[in-house]
Amino acid sequence: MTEARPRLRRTVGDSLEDFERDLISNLYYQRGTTIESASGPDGYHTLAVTVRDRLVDRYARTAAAHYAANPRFVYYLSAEYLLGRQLRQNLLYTDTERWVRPIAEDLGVSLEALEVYDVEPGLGNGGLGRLAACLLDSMATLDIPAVGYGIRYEFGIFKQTFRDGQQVERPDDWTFYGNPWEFPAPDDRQLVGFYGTTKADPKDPTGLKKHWVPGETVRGEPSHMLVPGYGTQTVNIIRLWQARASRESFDLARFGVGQYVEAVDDIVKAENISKVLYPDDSTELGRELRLKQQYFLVACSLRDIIRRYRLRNSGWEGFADKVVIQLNDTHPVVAVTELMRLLVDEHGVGWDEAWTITRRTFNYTCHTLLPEALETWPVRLLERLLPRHMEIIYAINHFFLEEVRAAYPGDEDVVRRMSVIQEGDERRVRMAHLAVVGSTAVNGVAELHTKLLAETTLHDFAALWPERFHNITNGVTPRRFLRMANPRLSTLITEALGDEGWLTDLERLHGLGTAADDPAFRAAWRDVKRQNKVELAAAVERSTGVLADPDALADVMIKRFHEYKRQQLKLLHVITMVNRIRADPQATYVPRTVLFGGKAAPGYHAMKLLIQLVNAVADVVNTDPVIARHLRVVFPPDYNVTKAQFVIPAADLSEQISLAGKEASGTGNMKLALNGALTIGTLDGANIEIRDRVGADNFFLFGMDAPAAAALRRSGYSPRSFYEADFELRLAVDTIASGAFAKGDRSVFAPVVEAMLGRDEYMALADYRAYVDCQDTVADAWTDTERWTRMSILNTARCGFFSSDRTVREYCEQIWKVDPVRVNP
Ligand code: F58
Repeated sequence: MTEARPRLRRTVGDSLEDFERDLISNLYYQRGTTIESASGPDGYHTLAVTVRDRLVDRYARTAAAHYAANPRFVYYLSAEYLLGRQLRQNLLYTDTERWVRPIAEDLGVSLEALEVYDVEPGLGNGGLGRLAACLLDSMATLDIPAVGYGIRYEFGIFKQTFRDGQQVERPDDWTFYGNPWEFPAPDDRQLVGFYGTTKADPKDPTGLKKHWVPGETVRGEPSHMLVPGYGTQTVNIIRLWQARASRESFDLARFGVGQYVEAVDDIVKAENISKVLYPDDSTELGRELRLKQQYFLVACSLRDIIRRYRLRNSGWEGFADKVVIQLNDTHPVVAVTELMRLLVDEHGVGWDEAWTITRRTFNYTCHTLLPEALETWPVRLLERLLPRHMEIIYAINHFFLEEVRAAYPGDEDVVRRMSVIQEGDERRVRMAHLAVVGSTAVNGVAELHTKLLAETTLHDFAALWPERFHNITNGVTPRRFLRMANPRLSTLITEALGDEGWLTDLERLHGLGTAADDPAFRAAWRDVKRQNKVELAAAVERSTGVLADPDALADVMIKRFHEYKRQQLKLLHVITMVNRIRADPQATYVPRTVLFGGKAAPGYHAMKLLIQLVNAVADVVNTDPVIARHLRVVFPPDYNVTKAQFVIPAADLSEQISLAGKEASGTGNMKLALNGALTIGTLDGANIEIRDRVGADNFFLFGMDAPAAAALRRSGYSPRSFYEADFELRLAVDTIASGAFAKGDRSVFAPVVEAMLGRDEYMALADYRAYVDCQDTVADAWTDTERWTRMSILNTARCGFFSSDRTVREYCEQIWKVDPVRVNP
């Protein structure tokens, strides 16, 4: 096929003069204002649109190249994306910052001043959503034809504020001032059904084909954002669906008799589907609206995928050759049943052929090991909300269990364990089982995680189908988390390596290894870290009122608040430092600033109380003149991608202290190490792989490994025995219990103490001694500045593996089997 020459009229030039002309024109014609009377938001929107237009041209050429090549596409289905701010990224990816700076200066505004209007779309909770964004960035950078599908939540992850130290949630009305990065595409809207009944097809002898008559329909309206690759012409998209009432839901009968408000009821109900992101991290709540969101995403996206497939292809035999769908955790797993329904019921494909196509199309990434985070949905809810899908699940399960029985004759126990339906008082559908049954490949996100999945959570499946299981260790994009977040370090690295090639070939950071032995380079490295810390200290002072010493060791724990991540363990260490200083104020201590960042799910009372305790400890520490000389505790509210980009470059010590066997991978650990922070961590998730690469000498390891933790639990773990055996631990816990952080009121934090001494579900007390001793080793190491700097440089130098470009390459080779399509300039 000859490449279709896109009939494009390029409207953007590529000189400074063109850019300036477009800026002024956009200000005038798009915002309807002039330089003299433009406000801050006018300036921001104008700049955003002008930069965006440079990407539109690339996007049009990408679409044309994809159309011509008719390649196999990756479709990434994810309920969450944490894209981060767009302006800086797109300035970098279009190489226009060099123009914007002088133009802005001429006009008397700064880029930094405009950037405050660049709102980050918080369409995710944490690691899983940010991973999706890193993978999309790397797919575009590697010229992989891909589309990300998601939900355009009207309200993203809540904004966290503190009132009297307690977390208070506020809605995130992120589109209030408009979103200049987004293109509505109303022509591609889709209709989605819910509820209703199913009817047998009298002409179908197998009984497997049916007809679903939904009781309610909702419209899905797409818009897309551009996902540019770095150093390439490819611009992919992320397509986000927003729910709107379909015409049918406007109740004309009621409207006619004057019941206007009642008539609008169904509209409100329909639009609620994409109203808000569920702010839950790692624990599921079985809410009907959540399931509706999931099916809404899946139904819209699959119809869109089929529409795109049919632009260049026909027939179903070739579908799985052109379409590969990656399921980001179980949230989009009803897609397996929806594709079956579309093929069998709507397109007349026979069940067996449809099943072959479906299984070839899907792959599933698991992001957890916590049993309570594995999604299940009540059968009764599915029967009501998606009656046809429930029938399809039964049929899939029926054929699947036949296979299990054939493999394990007479073993009804394995059948019960593997069934997609969990029996019990309330029968439930196990979404992870459905995902594995309906996929070609299943992957964990770090070596240990994949191993534990195969040994525990998905053991029976790994035994039956070992070839389906893969490990693809997570990665992070070096563009956002090194180049954009840490421009100073990036410049230093580029100087040392000779060019910017490391940005797309991160293993080239190895070249810094020799520079670690050069005292001048080490001094320059320290200088960058110090400047980053000065800047962070100023920002933290603005948001918390607490001034931190930029020469103190910056010890950071940034992640969602969850018991398994063990912020409580970090806090016990902080309190131990407080107690030591109080006991001996004259001794010398390594000065530290401990920075916490992270949100707790609004319903997660234990962790919200821990947040309150962190803030209370911070208050005591920072206002006590003796303690504050050695230690500060800061907790800037509302940790998000934007704040991560400020904190990470300034960190000296990265806290990765989850109970071994609980953190699937972690990605903050990678971002921090890449920016030269040293890790104090357990043998959990990707920590293990980081340590393997940076070297045991450059990593502070402590605590039980996963087998030791499992053994301790089996032997009957008693936190109290650890408490009683360790004086400093007892003192730390007793300090909390005494009311010292609640103005003498012993009741306020009593539940924290009870949780520690009662269950201590994640065995923080068992790891306390090893942790505190390891922190003493950290403090010792810090006093040897040259050695510390060397370790820091080696961390950066040896973390090239953790680029999400490598992650995407592995997905391509092992799972997706897709090839890049180059886009001509
Ligand atoms: C995270 N999961 C893992 N889930 O905890 C982390 O170890 C891993 O590095 C990361 O995924 C990427 O693989 C995670 O972020 C969620 O946020 C879900 C949101 C929806 C409800 C269930 C948890």
